[in-house]
Amino acid sequence: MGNLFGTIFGKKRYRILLLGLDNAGKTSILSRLRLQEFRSTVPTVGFAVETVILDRVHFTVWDVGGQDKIRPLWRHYFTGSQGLIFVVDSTDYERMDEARRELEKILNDREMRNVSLLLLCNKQDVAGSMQPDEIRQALRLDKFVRPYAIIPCSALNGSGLTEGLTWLSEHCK
Ligand SMILES: Nc1nc2c(ncn2[C@@H]2O[C@H](COP(=O)(O)OP(=O)(O)O)[C@@H](O)[C@H]2O)c(=O)[nH]1
Ligand SMILES: [Mg+2]
Repeated sequence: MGNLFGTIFGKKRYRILLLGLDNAGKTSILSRLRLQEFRSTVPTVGFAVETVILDRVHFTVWDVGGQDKIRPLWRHYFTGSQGLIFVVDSTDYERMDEARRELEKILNDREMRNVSLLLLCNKQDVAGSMQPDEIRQALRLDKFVRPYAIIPCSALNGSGLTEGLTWLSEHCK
């Protein structure tokens, strides 16, 4: 996979945030990129920040649900980030509105004003999962003025991930 990152991101260094509600599939996506095989993971608890460096690309990962008390701490990680990947579980209809609220708070932070957004609609391998257009509407993405892409993917079979990262690499500041 080192080759993949070299091909996509070239020789530059990038700092990318990988955020989403717990259980969205963030850790699985990283595992997928690193290992080329799927590993199930235990849910990330609290404000556990994962840092993963793949080639020159530095990913910082945490679960964003219900963390209003410690939200001021996030800015530390926002600062200096060039790209945001927000992962949604496309089968989690019940929490789509919670995902919308969390994403909105992130995008409204002044440190994130100029950051491009890659919205990954994960778990597309599951029958009946929400489609990108439905998710775009549920998250009201169109009201945010910034470059964004919304891409269906699956950490289970790897589909969509290369496409998503390629887009992000072309839109990182
Ligand atoms: N079917 C399916 N399951 C997935 C996919 N990605 C993650 N999962 C499962 O969803 C659960 C949460 O994944 P995890 O990566 O821990 O989510 P995180 O909390 O965002 O880091 C785990 O049981 C994974 O096995 C996917 O693309 N398809
Ligand atoms: Mg996790």
